[in-house]
Amino acid sequence: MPFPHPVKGCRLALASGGRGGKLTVDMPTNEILLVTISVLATLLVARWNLLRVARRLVEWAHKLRTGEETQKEPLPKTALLWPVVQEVLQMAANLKEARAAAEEEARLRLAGGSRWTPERLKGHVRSILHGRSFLVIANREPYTHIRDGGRIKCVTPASGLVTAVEPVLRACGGTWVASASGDADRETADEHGRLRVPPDAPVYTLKRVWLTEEEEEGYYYGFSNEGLWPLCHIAHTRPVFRVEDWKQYCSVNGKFAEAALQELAGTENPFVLIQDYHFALLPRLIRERRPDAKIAIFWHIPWPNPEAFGICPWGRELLLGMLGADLIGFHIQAHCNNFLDTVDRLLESRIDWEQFAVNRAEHKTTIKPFPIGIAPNREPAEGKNGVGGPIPREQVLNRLKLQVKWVGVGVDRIDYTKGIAERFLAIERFLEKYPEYRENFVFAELAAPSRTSIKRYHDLGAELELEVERINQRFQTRNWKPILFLKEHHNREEIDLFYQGADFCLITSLHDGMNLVGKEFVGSRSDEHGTLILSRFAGASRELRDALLVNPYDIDEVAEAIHDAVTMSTDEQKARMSRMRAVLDEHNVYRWAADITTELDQIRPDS
Ligand code: ADQ
Repeated sequence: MPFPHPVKGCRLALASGGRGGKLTVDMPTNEILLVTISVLATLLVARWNLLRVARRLVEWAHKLRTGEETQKEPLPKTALLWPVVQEVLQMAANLKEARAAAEEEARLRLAGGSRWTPERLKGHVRSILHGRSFLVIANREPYTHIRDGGRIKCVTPASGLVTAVEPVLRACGGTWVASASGDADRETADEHGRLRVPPDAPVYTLKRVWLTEEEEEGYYYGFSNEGLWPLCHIAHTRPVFRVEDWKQYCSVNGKFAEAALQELAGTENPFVLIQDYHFALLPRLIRERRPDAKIAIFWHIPWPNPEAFGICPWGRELLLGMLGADLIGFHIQAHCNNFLDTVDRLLESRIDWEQFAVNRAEHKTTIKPFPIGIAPNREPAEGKNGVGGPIPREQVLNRLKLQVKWVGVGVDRIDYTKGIAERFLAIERFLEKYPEYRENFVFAELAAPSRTSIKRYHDLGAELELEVERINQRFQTRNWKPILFLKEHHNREEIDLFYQGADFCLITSLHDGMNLVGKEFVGSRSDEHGTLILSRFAGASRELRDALLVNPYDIDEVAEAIHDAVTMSTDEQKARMSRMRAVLDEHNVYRWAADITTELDQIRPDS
């Protein structure tokens, strides 16, 4: 039957006969020839294009393999082969990384160095684990998925904890259990909340746990941050203990225990590394169900003395929970001593003061300091653009739009433990005592809002703004004010730029487990200039003895330290800075992770 509307010059017909019908096409010969030629031409062009790109890919890969320059002739971004090109680029990036690591290893071996690198840590952890699983539990997740316009963005939070623990997971391919925190977290994970990370080259599993608003309110903001945080920091902010918060804390610890146990199913003698004060009950909850597990908890904040800790209505429960671990780590020995004193006072147990261990109910827990560090050789901001090395100071100040001779910097979460108000008072005193610095000096405070749904934190932000306003009004002139209060979360490059442009970094924590900011400042000063002024109540003061150590409550002392910093000779700055940089290099974050895993490995099972 002919088609109702046949195309001009072309007749299509189905030969009668139902099922066995045949389609026939009648077309003038010259048109058939034309169609054939254009099809052939298209095929030839496509083939030529494909061959050209394939040849470029082969040449490019060859250059990469033999170590020749590949940057000058980037790969073509052909739409057809774009997925292949992307894969090749990723492989190239991995190869470059591996090459750099191997070169660094070789360099260190030749230099007889003992420095810890990601590669060394990787080998070390593998040799310890012998294929056993490694599980990390932390409130903070290493990768958050957030919506950004129409896209989903993957963000790594700026966190010392993430920097420290991620290399271990990258090395042994375990699992990280954490609270989900991004608005696109659910759709980027599977139905069990799991996803493989890092997104560009997956090697371990991130397991997300979802908390309800009430759970987050009670467990995170309530018990953890209004109760335990002020309890452990001697900063004269009264802890708040509410029974509802405690119930949520218990229930969320239970929820994480279930998630961890699910991940441990089918494994033998796994290593479990729990992070921080959010999970004091977790070691015991896991031990009860998995006595074969080796469990460590690292407490990133200070531990107070027994009198201070004694006011917590659930102090015994917290201690019993923590003592489910084989190993409890703090940043410094003083916090270990306080912990042992507290156990001695509140629980029936046998303390072994020689080995720093608690023996209780036939289980032994070792208590040890593991001072956390930063990743070494952080790239200076300029390095990212391929130039490398420190940027000249004038250039840094130009970029920061600072037209003064002396610059100081502070970098903090807005937290009452960081002594930010005391810092501003010290700057006021300095300008009072040394008026010659007016108009020639700026202090930039990079302050990230933090835990703002807690009233004390919300109020603190406003109080600090008023204080800055008062001091600025007192001294400011037409084109100058002494304090820049930059109240936002800054990216790494911006922070590095301030570190590099500053004559001094001022850390006035009223109490701090370690404080990574001082270490970051020293780590970023490859020019060996600049002075660190550091509170003696920060754990970092035990290692960074070449900082100017101050009591932040003594405003005059801090003001004098600022004066010492801006008048310090270049030679002295260099001598102090190079000694501090050597300490940082030796005690970097990879060593921290290696020390904890080694210690956990050496712990014998309970007899
Ligand atoms: P924090 O009290 O959060 O951590 P701190 O050591 O001071 O710790 O580190 C803060 C981090 O946040 C630094 O990496 C810093 O660069 C970054 N940061 C601060 N202000 C910022 C801003 N405005 N914008 C962007 N980033 C900013 C807890 C303990 C510490 C301990 C660490 C690690 O309280 O004592 O050192 O854990 O164990």
